[in-house]
Amino acid sequence: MSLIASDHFRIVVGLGKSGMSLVRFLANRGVSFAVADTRESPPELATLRRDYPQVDVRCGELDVEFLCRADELYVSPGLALATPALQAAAARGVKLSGDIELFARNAKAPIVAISGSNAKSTVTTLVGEMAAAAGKRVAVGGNLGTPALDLLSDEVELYVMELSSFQLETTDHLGAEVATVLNVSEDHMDRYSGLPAYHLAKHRIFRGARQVVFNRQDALTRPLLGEGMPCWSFGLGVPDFKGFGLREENGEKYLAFEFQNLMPVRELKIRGAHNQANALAALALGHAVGLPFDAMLSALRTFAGLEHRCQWVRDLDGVAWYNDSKATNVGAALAAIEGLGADIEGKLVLIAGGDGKGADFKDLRDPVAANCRAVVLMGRDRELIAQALGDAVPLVRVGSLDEAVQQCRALAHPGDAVLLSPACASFDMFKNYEERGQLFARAAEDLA
Ligand code: LKM
Repeated sequence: MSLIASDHFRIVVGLGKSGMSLVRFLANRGVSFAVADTRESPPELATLRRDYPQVDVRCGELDVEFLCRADELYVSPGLALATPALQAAAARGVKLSGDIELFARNAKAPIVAISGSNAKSTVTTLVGEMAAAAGKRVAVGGNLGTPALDLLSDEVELYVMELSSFQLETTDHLGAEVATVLNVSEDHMDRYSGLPAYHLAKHRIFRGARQVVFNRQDALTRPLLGEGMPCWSFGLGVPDFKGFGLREENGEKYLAFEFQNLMPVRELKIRGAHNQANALAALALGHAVGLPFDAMLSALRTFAGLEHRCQWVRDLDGVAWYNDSKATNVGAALAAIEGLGADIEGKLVLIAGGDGKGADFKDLRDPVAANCRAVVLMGRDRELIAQALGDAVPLVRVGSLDEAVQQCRALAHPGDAVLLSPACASFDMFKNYEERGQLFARAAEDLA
């Protein structure tokens, strides 16, 4: 007797990792749904056909009439909301939503929500380790690792979620216990009209939050606060009330909360000023959800960093090789160039280039001039980087990652480091940044 058939019909748009988690979630709850994807053979098509052979799947160009049969579309973060077919459906009253919105509606434990242009995976992982060290049943995922909906369980006591701006665009009300935007620097300019639109998407993370954490050194991370909103901060300066920062005592630098030293910075395994900021951000988030300092500090002492994030690969003839394939924007590459550059005796030989996503590379010029012996450029947007760098350092153009590795070997002197930190997405040459990093590490390991 259903008068309005579309009332309980959903369409999952985009059949990647999160699309497949939506399929499992909706199927388990007996919600009727279909799947659409703009690609002829989306990544999870075989899995869907095997596990859910009865589900209607439409591949190729989106059909507006088909989309309008649904009352709600769950749109993949990989597909722009500005896509004309999605906008046409929205104009006809179809709601555009996403997996994080569904997750938020169904999560029964507090959520720690983490976004930012960089370091969100590192901070998310750290907070997860801190919670585990404190004996909490914690679930960690979202944009990194396990899709949000696959984490839902009545056993979970705390969710620690990494969220991208694309995921936040389809989330109306997150309702996190504590939310943060760690930093804001230019990224994804192929999907946003400019930094203001990107900033606006990121700040959706604060909707319905009960506490917030902001970065004292980045004004773009500060939410517009309601009266009485509990608010914590982090930054590399000396902390004040409700602040995490650095304090010096007898020539030793400490991670600190308000007026209290917590731990000498040298006990961190992750190097560089940006990683001290990451540790402080994780402490602020953990403190906001009541994790004890002793557990948080023991997690900080153990954490050795993420794969593809300025990861040491090998030493060869006095040259250290580092994989920072996760640097998919200029801000991330800058952190690596300045952080690693300050840590080594010699100079850096940098590999950069790929899909620049409309970025302006001019901020690379001075740090590259100060820290690099040469830059090896590859990928679609290598000439844009070459133009931005000008004659700051010698530039070498290559056609493949293997060729880049060969060139770096010839260019580097003992005491130098070779650094893959592309400042670009990998999609022009690789499946993703993980594949790019693995191929780099293998090529470096294979050098005789
Ligand atoms: N319907 C439908 C579709 C069509 C196409 C769904 C759909 C795609 C494209 O697939 C993806 C997958 C993942 C497109 C993306 C993905 C991730 C676009 C952007 C991102 S991202 O921005 O969140 N991450 C990249 C970045 O630049 O930060 C990672 C780059 C890399 O090198 O790995 F999904």
